[in-house]
Amino acid sequence: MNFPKDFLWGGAIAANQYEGAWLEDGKQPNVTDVLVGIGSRDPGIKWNEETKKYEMCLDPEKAYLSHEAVDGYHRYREDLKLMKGMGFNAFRTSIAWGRIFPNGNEEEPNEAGLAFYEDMFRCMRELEMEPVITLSHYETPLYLITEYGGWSDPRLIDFWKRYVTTVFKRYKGLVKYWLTFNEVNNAFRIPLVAAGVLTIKDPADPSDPIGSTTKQDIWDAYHNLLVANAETVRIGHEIDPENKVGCMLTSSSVATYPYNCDPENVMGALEAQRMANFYFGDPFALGIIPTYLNKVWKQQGVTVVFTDEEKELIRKYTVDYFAFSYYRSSTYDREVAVGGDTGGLTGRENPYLKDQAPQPWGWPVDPVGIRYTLNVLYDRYHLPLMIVENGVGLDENLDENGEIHDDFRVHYIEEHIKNVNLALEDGVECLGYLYWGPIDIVSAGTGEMKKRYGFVYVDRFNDGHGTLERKIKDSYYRFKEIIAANGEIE
Ligand code: BGP
Repeated sequence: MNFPKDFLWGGAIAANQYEGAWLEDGKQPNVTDVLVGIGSRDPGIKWNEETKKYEMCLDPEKAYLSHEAVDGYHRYREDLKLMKGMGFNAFRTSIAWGRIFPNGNEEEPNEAGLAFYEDMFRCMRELEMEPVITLSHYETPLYLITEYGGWSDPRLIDFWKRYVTTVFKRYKGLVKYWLTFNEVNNAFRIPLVAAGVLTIKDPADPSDPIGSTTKQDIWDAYHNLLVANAETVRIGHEIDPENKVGCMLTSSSVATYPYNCDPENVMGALEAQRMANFYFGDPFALGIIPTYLNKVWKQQGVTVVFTDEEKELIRKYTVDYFAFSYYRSSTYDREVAVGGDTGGLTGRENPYLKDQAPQPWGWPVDPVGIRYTLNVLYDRYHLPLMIVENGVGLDENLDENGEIHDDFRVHYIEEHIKNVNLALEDGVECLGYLYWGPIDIVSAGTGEMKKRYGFVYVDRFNDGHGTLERKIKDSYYRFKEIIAANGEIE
């Protein structure tokens, strides 16, 4: 087996899917708080003709489960102990920006928010789990979006710099692994959440806020996010040379296979990789603005201009490691439209993949894809990699004995970890494997509790009812064995 002795084994969650307490102790809404799921196209905001701004307007008919989620805000000590019970030596979560700067543009931070995360990170340290902290997991303060249009406005760079400076200073010595913007390369699929951008200057159709967000505004957000990412690396290193600042990209899209050896499909698969992943990965990891974007900008009729100073900043402050999510592969055939969801791209069905997760989501299972993704990313960037999301969501319920025999989840993680081992043998440097959703939380894409990823079950349901009681599933013990064996799977 090839796992190094200091390999990080653990799990990953996100503030907006775990904590709840959406308005507690001074927090103001993040953009996720007005969405049932991040894939929703009808955010709970409405256009005010007088102020010419959007404002929050939740739909009383909808269940925004993330507002309470699984009450992690009050239960994290108990939950972190449960995680340690599997032998975790690392744990990923995010800081909800809106707990620290509720509207995002304040001069002073919210002490209650800072104190909450300080206690959480101390708890992780006491349990000997390395915190891996996402600075924004789709959690742009809603006010920055409705007041400024979000990341298309360069003023967000300074608000962001104030936020990251505050948390780097406060958690110095507690946290050293940081991630900037979760799956920011989803910017064109879900611009409101992934890039925190909304067209508010004369939106084409104010009743369709996402549809009327222009490509120019998304590319302007791209421009400002690249600068903000580089600034985060610079500030992080200045405050603590121990800091490792990484990017976090959804990278199932790296495993985009040509459907056949038709050269058009081979070229199409490469372009899919570029426009779904590398267009952020290349600036973050190589410090370059990819020249293949010039054709894209021309085709889209947008203007994107980086100053020489910005280009130098991006060149100089590239990330220390490349973190990513992998759930499944996809297959590119020029005859089939390319779609996407939180698991990655969708295209033509791959006839060679016989393994599939149970319905209703039924994502194809391709463990070789994680080995391929690790190799492609390592060959391209020559940076330490970290898997910070891999897992399977299942519609599962307690059986008559109050147990959950989640054999499919055991199968899924065993096959993927075997392929991570093969990637290490291929020469890839991978720092860790953090399973997505080690405790049941609110699904990102659908906003449901029904889609359960956890090794630990939480008694909460789509209609919002439940005791929030935690219960261990069979997979909890299997993952514990795998960690104890440092990845050895016969
Ligand atoms: C990723 C997100 C996570 C997580 C995961 C699974 O895109 O970074 O937040 O939710 O997808 O997606 P889902 O919860 O929709 O199954």
